[in-house]
Amino acid sequence: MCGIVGAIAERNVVSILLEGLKRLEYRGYDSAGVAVLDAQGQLQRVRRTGKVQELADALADNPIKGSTGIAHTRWATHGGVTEANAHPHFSTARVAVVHNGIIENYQSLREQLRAEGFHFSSDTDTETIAHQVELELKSTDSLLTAVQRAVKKFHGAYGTVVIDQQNPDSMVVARSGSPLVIGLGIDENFIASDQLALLPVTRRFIFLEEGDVARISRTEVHIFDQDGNEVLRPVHDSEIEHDAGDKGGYRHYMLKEIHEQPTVVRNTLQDRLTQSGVDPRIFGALAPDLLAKVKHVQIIACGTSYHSGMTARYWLEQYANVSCNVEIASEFRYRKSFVHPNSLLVTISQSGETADTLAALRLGKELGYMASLTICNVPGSSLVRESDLAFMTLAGAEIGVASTKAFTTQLTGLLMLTLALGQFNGMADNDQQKIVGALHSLPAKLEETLALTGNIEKLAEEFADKHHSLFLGRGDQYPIAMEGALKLKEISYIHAEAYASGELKHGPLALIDDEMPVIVVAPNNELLEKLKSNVEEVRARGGIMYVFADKDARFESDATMRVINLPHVDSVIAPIVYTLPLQLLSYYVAIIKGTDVDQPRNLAKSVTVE
Ligand code: HGA
Repeated sequence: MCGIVGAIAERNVVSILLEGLKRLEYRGYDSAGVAVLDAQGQLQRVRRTGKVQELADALADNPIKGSTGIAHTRWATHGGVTEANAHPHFSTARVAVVHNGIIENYQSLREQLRAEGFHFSSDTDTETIAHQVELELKSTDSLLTAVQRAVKKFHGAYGTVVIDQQNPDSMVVARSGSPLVIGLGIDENFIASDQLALLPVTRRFIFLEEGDVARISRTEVHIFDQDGNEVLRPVHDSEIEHDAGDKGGYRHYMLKEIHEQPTVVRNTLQDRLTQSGVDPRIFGALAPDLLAKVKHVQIIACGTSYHSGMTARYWLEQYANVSCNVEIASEFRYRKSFVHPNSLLVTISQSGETADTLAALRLGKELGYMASLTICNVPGSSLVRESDLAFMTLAGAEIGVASTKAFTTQLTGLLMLTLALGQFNGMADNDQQKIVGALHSLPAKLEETLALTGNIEKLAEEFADKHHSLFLGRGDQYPIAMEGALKLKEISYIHAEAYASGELKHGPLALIDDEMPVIVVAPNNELLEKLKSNVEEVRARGGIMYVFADKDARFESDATMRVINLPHVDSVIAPIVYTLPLQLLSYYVAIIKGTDVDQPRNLAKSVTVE
């Protein structure tokens, strides 16, 4: 979600800032801006609604130059999408800020700052940061002190970078609830909300921790914790190989990422899955001791990751003999909940920075969970650093806002967690062998499934003029139906709902007519006959169905039903395999509808606000 880039150097930093913003574009945003301190020590700013390219064009027409600067891609939370609301925000002509997050008490701060004589030129919560810092600068010359005092007034979440016309040799940054990473250069330093933004200029990073405030000059970095004590934070050498410009010959990142799934699932299994199962240490050095004690699993996640958690519940209870609850992070964190004895708190997030999930982890620690494990795709992210155990999905950078390969690698990790917990809880030998064998076969089965791309592309034509759709599944395919519906709505903007098909008669059957396509996921599992009865219920009411089915499930295409046969797979990995055709269907429907596939409207990647 949104992006921050800042730089302090000897050279003009505008192109570094723009390149950084471009690298963060995939997260979704609605406007962009840049501000620098120019050679005369004056603040200069250019902002535009729309794409970073529009900002780049505006800068080409009216160049600004400076060796200290900040830039931002905004995903509006407070105030509409207008140039006046785009960041950076100024307080008079002295202080400029960019901000990710939400200042929850901005209304009362606005009143107080107005009473102090400050004038507001935007509707954002962010502008209060600029004025509050300038107010503090009335009683100190130090920008660091001013920011340290200002942040004490803020409730909510922020990753913010402040520059001050009268302190031109440094920028001050503060993190609470929204990630920031310092990039270390040679006689120049950088700040960003994600290391990806800075990979062209450095590979050495310091991740700020919650409550940190830092002063960054060209040659020095000083970090202070929330009590104001100077602290040393470790320097990490990034191993990320990522070129955000590379779509690998595919038309969209999403399509590239769908097709990468056999490879990244193979990478995720490699060196972790042996012929006999998994070593618990793949979840961390403490895992053998901690996992041995687990009697209950509480999974917390949002969006697509929530669907992988829901799938895992079926696996954990069926095969690993541990009870499991799954909850959406934004619900969990605001209700009183019960902690079962010997409970493992499992968080799932692609970015490791999902604000609600991170808050839920912190709450979970207070509530007394025995241990925490995160299933995550970004090394060094907040969830990884703050959890006792971590399993890294090796999906590589996921650029498309609609998650694809992160989901299937999460599921792969969760099935390995099922194996690990099963070892300590009497998993049946034949179940163990079945899961290990099925996981070994998974990359090849995903490749076979992708060979259906051409058929699904044709099928998509039948959806392009539809306004609603219904996805049906049973058992561990119910969360896959939910994920299929989520993909379709995210990128094609067609209303899609998912139901456990046993629920049809309790309401949704009323919706069925020939304008409401019904998508069914039907592997050959123990619920097949029940599912077939549900299919007949739809047929009897004139519904048009598209059934993704195992050959052995014996569905026949006819006037009201199109059957797309998938390769035969063991039912335990069917949720992973059956995800792929649903991703492809959404993709090709979106192509026909001409939507912005990689950056769908109103959405953002890595949701770092509540
Ligand atoms: N609340 C601020 C910033 C939101 C955000 O993180 N955007 O990138 C606003 O609405 O401008």
